[in-house]
Amino acid sequence: MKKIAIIMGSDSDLPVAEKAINVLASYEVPYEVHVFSAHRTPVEAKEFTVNARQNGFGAIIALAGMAAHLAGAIAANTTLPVVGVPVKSANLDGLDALLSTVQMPSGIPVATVAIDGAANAATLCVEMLAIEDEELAKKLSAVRAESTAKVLARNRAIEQKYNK
Ligand code: RP5
Repeated sequence: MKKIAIIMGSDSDLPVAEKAINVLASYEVPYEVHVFSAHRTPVEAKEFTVNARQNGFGAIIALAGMAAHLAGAIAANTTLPVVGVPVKSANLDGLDALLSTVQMPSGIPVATVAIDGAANAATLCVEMLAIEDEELAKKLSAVRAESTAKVLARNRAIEQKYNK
């Protein structure tokens, strides 16, 4: 199975990155985690990215906050799918990172998820791998069915309480 790379711009992004790590681990999808910054370690970020396909990666999750150029800089150097996670920071609540990550020029896509939406970034990567992997597709369906059952149970509890 292809690996997923989780790249964060700073180790201060780790609490958000852990949401992606947990999802990938729950599907037993292989992954690597790295800290590479578009601004502070651009050479290392590029080096990792240009070799990612030949090193067995199928997609890259890039998390960064503030002037979040990491996902875009990674996308510039690979044709692997790049999923961008804008990370919330103190001053602008993540809107800065969201706009920096999502507004990519035509031809260099970054599939941007919600602010701090690392769990969805990982789920999206699992869905990409599941295009060619029946077992993974079955696991995704099972998790989706579990989530549906939970919400329906909560609905039943609310309906019983309020609808006499
Ligand atoms: C971004 O700046 C990082 O992705 C992080 O979200 C933010 C702050 O980084 P630190 O100053 O905590 O290293 O590049």
